[in-house]
Amino acid sequence: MMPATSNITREVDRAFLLIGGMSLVLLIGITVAMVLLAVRFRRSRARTTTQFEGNTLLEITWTIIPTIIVIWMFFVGYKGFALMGRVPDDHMVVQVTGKQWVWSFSYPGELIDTTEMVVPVNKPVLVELTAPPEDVVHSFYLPDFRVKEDALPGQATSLWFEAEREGTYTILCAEFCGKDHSKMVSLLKVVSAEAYDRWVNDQQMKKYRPMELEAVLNPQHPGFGEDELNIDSEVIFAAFCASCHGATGDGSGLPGIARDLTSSDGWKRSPKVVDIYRTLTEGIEGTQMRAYSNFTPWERVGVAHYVRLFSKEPPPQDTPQDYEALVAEYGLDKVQAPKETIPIEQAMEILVIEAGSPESSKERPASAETP
Ligand code: HEC
Ligand SMILES: [Cu+2]
Repeated sequence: MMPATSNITREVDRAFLLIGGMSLVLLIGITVAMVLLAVRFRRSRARTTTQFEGNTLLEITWTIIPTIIVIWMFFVGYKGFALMGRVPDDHMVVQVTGKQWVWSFSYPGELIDTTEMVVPVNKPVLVELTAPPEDVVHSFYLPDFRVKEDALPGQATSLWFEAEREGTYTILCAEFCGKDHSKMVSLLKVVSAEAYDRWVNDQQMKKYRPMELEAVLNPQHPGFGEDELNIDSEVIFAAFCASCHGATGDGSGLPGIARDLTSSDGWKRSPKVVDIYRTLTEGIEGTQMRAYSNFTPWERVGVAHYVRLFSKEPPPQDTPQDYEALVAEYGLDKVQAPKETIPIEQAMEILVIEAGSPESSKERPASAETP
C-alpha cells in the first residue's frame, strides 16, 4: 500500500484503487472470456450460428450492475473531492508563491519568509497560492498528500492538507513552466508541534536579529545576502518607494514633492545610513513620507544602502559613533521582536532567550503557543 499520510491521501487512494481495480477485473474478465469463446465457437467446431432475438434478463443485468458500479465509483471519488474543498476551521496559513523557478513560502501569522516549507504534524494547513503577475502558470503538487493546485499569475488559489506523520516530503511543480521546470523542487518538512515552534522562533530570531556595525558600514555585508537574510533592496524599493521617488530615485513619481534622492541637497535628515534608518522608522512628520514599521531593521539598513546608490556625489560615510547612537536610540543590539501579530509573551521570551544563550538554539525551550 501507498503511505497514508493524510485523510485526503486515503480518500484519493480508495477511489484510485476502486477504479483501477475494477478496470483490471474487467480487462482480465473480458479478455479471458473473449479468448475462450473464440476457441470454443471457432468455425471448424460450429458451422452454424444460433440466432438470438434478445434476452431481457441478461440485458437488465448488464445494465444494472455496471450502473451500480459507476455510481459507487462516483460517490467514492466525490467523498474525497468534497473533503479537499472543506478546510477545517483550526487551520494555519502558508502563502506560497511560484515563480520561474522556485517556490517561496511566507507565514503571515508568524511574519517569516522561507525557502523551505515546515509545518506541524496533525494541523490542517491552508496553502494560499499565487504567482507574480508577470510570471507563468505553475502547479503546486504534493504527491504524498495527493493534492495539486495551479498557482496563477496575479490570482489567488488554494488547497489544504493535514499531515498525520512526521517526515520530509517533496514539493513539485506539475505545470511545464519553462527551462528549469524540472528543478522547481522544494521540501516540505512535517515536524512535531514543539519542533515547529522552535523553528518559527529560529526564523524570527534570524530575521529580527541584532544589528551589526559592519552591516551599517558595508552594503556588501554577507548578512544581506542570499545565504542569510536574503534581502533584495532593489525589489523592496521598487515595491514600496518607486511610486513616489521614481525607479531611478529622481523623485519623478511625485515631482516637486518627493525627495530627489540623486542629490544630497536640502535633506531633512542626512543621506547617512543611520539617518535614512530614522526616516524609515519614524517617517517625516507632515509629509507623505510615512514610517515603514513593517520592515525589519535589517531591511531598513539594506534599503538605506540602496537609496544611497542613487546619489551622484559620494554620500557621507557613517561613523561607529553614528552607529552607537542609532543602536542606543532603538535598542538594536537586541532581537527586534516582530511588531504586528506576535503575542507580547512570545516576543519577551525571544528577547530573554537571546540574551541568555546565543549559541544554544537546540536546548532552547519551546515557546508557549504558536500564534
Ligand atoms: C507616498 C510617497 C512616498 C513614498 C511611497 C516614499 N516616500 Fe520617501 N519621501 C516622500 C516625500 C514627499 C519626501 C520628502 C519629505 C520632505 O523632505 O519634505 C520623502 C523623503 C524621503 C527621504 C529623505 C529624508 C530626508 O532626510 O529628507 C528618503 C531617504 C526617503 N524618502 C526614502 C524613502 C524610501 C526608502 C521609501 C520606500 C520604503 C520611500 N521613501 C517611500 C514621499 C514618499
Ligand atoms: Cu513551475
